[in-house]
Amino acid sequence: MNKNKFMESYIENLQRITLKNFAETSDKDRYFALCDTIMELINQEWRNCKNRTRRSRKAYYFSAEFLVGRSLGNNLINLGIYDEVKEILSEIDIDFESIENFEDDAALGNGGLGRLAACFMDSAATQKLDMYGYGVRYREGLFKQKIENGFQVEGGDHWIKDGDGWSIRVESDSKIVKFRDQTVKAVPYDMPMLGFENEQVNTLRLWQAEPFEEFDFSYFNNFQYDKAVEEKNRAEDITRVLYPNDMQREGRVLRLKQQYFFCSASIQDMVSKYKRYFDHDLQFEDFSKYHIIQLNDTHPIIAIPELIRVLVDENGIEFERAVEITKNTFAFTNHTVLQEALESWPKDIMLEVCPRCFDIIKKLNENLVKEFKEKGLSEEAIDPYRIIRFDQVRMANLAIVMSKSVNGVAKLHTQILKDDTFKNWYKLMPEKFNNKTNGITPRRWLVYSNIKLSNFITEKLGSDDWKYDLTKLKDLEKYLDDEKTLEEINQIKFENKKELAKYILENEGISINPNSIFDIQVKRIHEYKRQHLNLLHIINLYHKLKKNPDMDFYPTTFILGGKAAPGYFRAKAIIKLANEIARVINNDEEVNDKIKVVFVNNYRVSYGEKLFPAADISEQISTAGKEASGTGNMKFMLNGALTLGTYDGANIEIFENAGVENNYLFGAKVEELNEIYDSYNPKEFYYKNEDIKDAVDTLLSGELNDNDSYMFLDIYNCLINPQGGEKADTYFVLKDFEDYKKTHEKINKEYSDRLTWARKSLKNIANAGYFSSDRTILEYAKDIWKL
Ligand code: DL6
Repeated sequence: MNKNKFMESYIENLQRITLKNFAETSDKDRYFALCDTIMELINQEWRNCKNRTRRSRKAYYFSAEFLVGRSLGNNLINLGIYDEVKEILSEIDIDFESIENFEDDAALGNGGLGRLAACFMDSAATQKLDMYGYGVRYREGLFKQKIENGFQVEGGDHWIKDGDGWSIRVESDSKIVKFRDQTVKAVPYDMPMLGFENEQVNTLRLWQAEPFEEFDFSYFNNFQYDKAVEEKNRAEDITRVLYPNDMQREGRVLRLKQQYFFCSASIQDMVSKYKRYFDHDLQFEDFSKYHIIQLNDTHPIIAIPELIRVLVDENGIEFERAVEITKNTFAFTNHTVLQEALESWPKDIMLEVCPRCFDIIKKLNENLVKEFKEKGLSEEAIDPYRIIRFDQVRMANLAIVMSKSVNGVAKLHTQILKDDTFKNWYKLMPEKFNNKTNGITPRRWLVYSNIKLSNFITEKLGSDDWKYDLTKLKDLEKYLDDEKTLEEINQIKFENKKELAKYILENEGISINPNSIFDIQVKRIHEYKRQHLNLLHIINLYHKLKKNPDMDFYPTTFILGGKAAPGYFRAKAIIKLANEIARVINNDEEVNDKIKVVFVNNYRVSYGEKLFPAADISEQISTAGKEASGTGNMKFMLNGALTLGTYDGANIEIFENAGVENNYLFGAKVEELNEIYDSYNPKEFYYKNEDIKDAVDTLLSGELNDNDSYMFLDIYNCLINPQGGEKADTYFVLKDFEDYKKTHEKINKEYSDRLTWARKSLKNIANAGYFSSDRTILEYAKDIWKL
């Protein structure tokens, strides 16, 4: 990059877009001018990539969520000009950090599933894989969380209200999407997805719903102003807001409309480009030679009948041929075994939204049933496979029949899919099933967010090759017995903890001690993730410290964060509990130099970038068998935290790679839980174990105040009182409590041996290479996409 030229065009852009003198420009002006300058810089390469890949085989990642976060810093890192741009700006007295902080997170996703999609975009470009992302441009991203009096309060997230520096509206590629009762325009906004220092720029195309006519003048002229804008609003409603429900099925018309909207626009886009660029030798049989669509969970599965519809209705292809083409085009990833997250759609909703797709699904179902009957299966034996049953369309079944590959996202998860969730399908078509353990991009989650550790690694390894191939971190193991290196590791962690402490003081108003253990659990709030296990343990620990102030105890700061789905009462109760515990403990002068509790407000990607580098302990404490993979666990590991975790999801592979002795494994395994499932009685644990009783009773003792919301009673009941036919403690919190507590005691003792701790930390960093999303995406490309 030519520095002078960059500076010149930056200032030119700044003045052009603001018409102000330099000194009068705001952070906002400076931020958008910087976006423009960077977009100009990559324009040529982006166009080159688009042109080069017109006629090549590509993978298309269909996802209702892309949790991108901020783009400025990450784009500068991937362009390899982060330091230079910072320098240029400081030469003209611009503080880079305040510009960076101006950017709102693009929170177009709920959690792990959406963030995974964003990591994959980064890795695909870095590995020079031609992968195209298709999704929805929600006007309102995931709600902003405020904590008021300890309760979660949701606020809007109009992330593009000031503009969008990273998208290009491609009006000419707009598509028409027809619903039964409405026809709208789908307008694509393209975001560049930059590879790391390699000139590859892939595209993330997000669709926005708009009306055909902005305004109906006939109504307006008749003074019916409301009616005049009605159609416009009805169209815009489709992409107005991201559904904030993580892991909960949302059987609403608007939700299916969103799914059909972006899938239909994307399929039309692919087919029309195919016709445009391959016209002279057009054979639809070849469609799957050039396109492979990866379905990110059940949300985009409606793309399957939509492709058949477009082939049959709009291109005159025979139904059976269209089915064959489709079967070779799709691959499906499952991200959860929780039944409540596996989508199914009632027939009437489908008929209301996309009746033709329902017809097609019905026909696919009839064909399937016929095929099974011919094979001699009874009606009953066919039941688990039916795509439509009791007037419900079971989306996962549709995806499995119609895809060439079905994968889970960690070894244990894939095994559970085979043994349990999809066992009938696995028996029938074992060759389709495969595992692709998740990963994270090391550019955002280390190079950008933990500059100190990143520079240190480069210095120790003598090159920065590890940024391209994360398995090179393994070479750090040669320093495992080098005291100086271990001390440096501790020092870097300490610096990061100081920075986080400063940020937490500024943002949460709580002062924390960087010399204490930073024990962090950040993720969506859900019973299966068991934040309440963490909280019950903190309550009990607090009581012990009160009773015995001279107890041998290494000061600890417990940090929690995450959003609860707005309609998920119990998850919101857990948030209230965390805040109430924090209030009581942090105000208790007898203990607050030993233990502090922080619930960080509005946990999001950009907050994570500050938390992961500063963690000593990564809490990954889901009930065994429930967390499909987890990816936060990998971010912590890469940044040198030790995992306190159950034998679940990708934790297992973390233990395998870094050594279980360098982490803290606790809790029952899946097999044990399956065995005791029917006989489990949490009350036995409650009565037998004093600490459990102490913690659980505190929920109702009056020591903690839930402001008459009955939230703590709800948590109490869910733990020990079976309700409405549901068992108590379905997530085995009380069963795992004792082991969890003992493991914490072990951590607390071992932390004071600072060198041994640093050695374990280094062992984790050195073995995090496997968890790069570069590895994951290359596995998809090789095994499934054949790119
Ligand atoms: O695969 C990404 C991510 C996993 O790491 C988490 O373990 C899993 O819970 C999450 N799954 C979902 C499923 N969604 N819905 N709705 O978010 O996927």
